[in-house]
Amino acid sequence: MLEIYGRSDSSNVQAVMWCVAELGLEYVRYDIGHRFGGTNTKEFIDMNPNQTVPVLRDKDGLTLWESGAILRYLANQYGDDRFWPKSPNLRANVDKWAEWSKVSVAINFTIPIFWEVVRTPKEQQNSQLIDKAIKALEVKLSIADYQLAKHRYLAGDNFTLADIQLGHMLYRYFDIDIERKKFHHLGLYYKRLCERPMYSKHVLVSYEALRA
Ligand SMILES: N[C@@H](CCC(=O)N[C@@H](CS)C(=O)NCC(=O)O)C(=O)O
Repeated sequence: MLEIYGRSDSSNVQAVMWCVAELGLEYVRYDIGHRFGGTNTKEFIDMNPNQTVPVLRDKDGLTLWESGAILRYLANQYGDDRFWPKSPNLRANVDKWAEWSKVSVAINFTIPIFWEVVRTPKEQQNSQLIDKAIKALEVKLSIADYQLAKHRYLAGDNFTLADIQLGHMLYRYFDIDIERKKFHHLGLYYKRLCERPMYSKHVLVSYEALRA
């Protein structure tokens, strides 16, 4: 059985849990990180010197950190050809969108927007910086919106690993108290994700315990 170390309200843990659940795998998840602690013990540091979650353990002694690597491992080991195609060209297309979601969308959202709006006390928030960050994120989201006008999912017409990497951030993007530009196709896509039971279970999770 898969073992996942990480609290359910960590966005990177949510990506992994949503993937595990979409693939229908059995798992046990341990609440580690933030208010639960547990990332600075010798046992945990031996698994992940970064002292961050998620960490995955699987058969044959595999211990893995870095959510993007974990998702690819799960897809490779347990996914089918639609979720992460075997053909190098098709796989590269999925990887392109997955990587882009991590380095262009997550980086422009999590620290400069989510942390500022939710995890920073109101009196310390810098609204000008937040507005600037929202504009920078919108440039990236407009690329997703354009792609989703042509395709049902991010990398094409199948639900793939790339949807996990983009989709798991969208709940927080659409839920937090900010002004949002209207992205018609991205909005419809988010609604479709919300209809997926495993998205609802692992991603539509309260982040109130993280609020400053
Ligand atoms: N690049 C890493 C980032 C891991 C990371 O920063 N995890 C956060 C939670 S999303 C963390 O461990 N925070 C400290 C904590 O929860 O105690 C990944 O994608 O796995």
